[in-house]
Amino acid sequence: MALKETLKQKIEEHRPRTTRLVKEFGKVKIDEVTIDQCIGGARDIRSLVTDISYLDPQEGIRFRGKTIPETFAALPKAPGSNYPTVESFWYMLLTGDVPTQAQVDEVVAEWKTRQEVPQYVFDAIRALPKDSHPMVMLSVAMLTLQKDSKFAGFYNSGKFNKMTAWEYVYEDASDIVARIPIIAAFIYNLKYRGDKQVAIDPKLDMGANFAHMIGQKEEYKDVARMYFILHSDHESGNVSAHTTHLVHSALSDPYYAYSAGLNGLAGPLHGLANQEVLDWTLKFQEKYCKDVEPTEELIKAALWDTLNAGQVIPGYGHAVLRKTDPRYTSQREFCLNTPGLNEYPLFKVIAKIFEVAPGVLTEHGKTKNPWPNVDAQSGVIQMYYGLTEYDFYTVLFGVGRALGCMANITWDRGLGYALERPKSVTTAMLEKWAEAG
Ligand code: FCX
Repeated sequence: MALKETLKQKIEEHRPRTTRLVKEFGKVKIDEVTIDQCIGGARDIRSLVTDISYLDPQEGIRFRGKTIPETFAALPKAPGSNYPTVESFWYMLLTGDVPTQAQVDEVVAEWKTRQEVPQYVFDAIRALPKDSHPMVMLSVAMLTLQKDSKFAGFYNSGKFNKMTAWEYVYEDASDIVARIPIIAAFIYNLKYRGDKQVAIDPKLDMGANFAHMIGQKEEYKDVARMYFILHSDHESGNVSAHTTHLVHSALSDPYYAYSAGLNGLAGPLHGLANQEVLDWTLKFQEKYCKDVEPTEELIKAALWDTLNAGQVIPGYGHAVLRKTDPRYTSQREFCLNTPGLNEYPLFKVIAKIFEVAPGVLTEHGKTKNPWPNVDAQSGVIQMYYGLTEYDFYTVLFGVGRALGCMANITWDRGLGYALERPKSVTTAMLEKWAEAG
């Protein structure tokens, strides 16, 4: 059965569960809200639903119930590779099932029919100032594509119907995940390779084709596959996923929604942290260890310099996680198992920071989680393979994150989730409740 048909069956089977929960158990309490949560970014309040992924504070992410090693082990592998294709992962995110090789081949073929990017998108990117951040270019590209949204077309057709609306979200979502790596490659080539554009290779899967289009070597194909899968989803409350969900809840189409999600991803406390990590580490290397190995003392001094200047240590801490991020561990293992990369001086610095930073952050005493997150380890791999333009790293994150955000809003519409509209209160109200205890 084709992916869309399987998804249709899954959504129809799932709907009665959601309806029953609302109708029969709608008033069952699952949380309560305190004043510090209200002022402190709604941290930990259970108020979103998704079955695409779940983030346990101790264990880290599970995609459709599978840990990262289980995900990589379960999915069919790309030809000649130890890593699965992004397309097979997309199938699993959407349906919860591990696809057969034939089902993967179907998705790869389907994406080929969707990945041609209209010329007006490239024209719009070219019209931006050349020194625009690449995330601006990616976000603008999403908005440019909006005029051809199939969901918006359906809404405006006069035949809009809540039961089938998800099918049009699926169409836009599939177009977005198929096209976003092509757009990202265009931005990379425009900004950093003298506008040397490379045509799509129709024989390659998504990750491999991205590597091909940015002029990368063979080994980078697995880096791209691994990177996009690891960055795809982190349950629903993070800024990029939540923003995409929120904007789409107004029935704004997937292009509006993901452009907004990308704008959130571009913040230094979220996806831009991968760029910040490289910037911090390279400046540290330049200042402290031009000709010497990074010692514990040197790293401690640099970390304290940053903390004493009132700045955060990029790549460390997390709003939910309370242990080392398994996305960090997975990429660290990739580094340790890759000859050459495991001896790369920058990797040695990153590894040394991992030994020192949790102790320094614990002594500093502010962060609830002194352990590294995904962004602490992703840039060093890119640098090793020659993708040294680190202001591009959040675009790579954005290509991966599209998978999770698009799978989520397809299901949002499938299950008819409501317009999101939490209630605000005033400071005077909080003070009154505070006094009343
Ligand atoms: N360095 C220094 N201080 C830190 C810190 C860090 N890495 N992480 C948290 N803190 C501080 C906070 O700034 C806060 O200080 P304040 O009380 O003066 O405001 C205090 O510790 C408590 O914060 P905490 O509850 O632990 O963390 P939050 O949930 O508020 O924020 C992030 C979580 C991720 C934003 C925070 O840890 C941070 O700023 N980390 C550095 C940036 C980063 O790596 N972001 C990427 C995260 C993620 F993986 C992603 O989205 O990509």
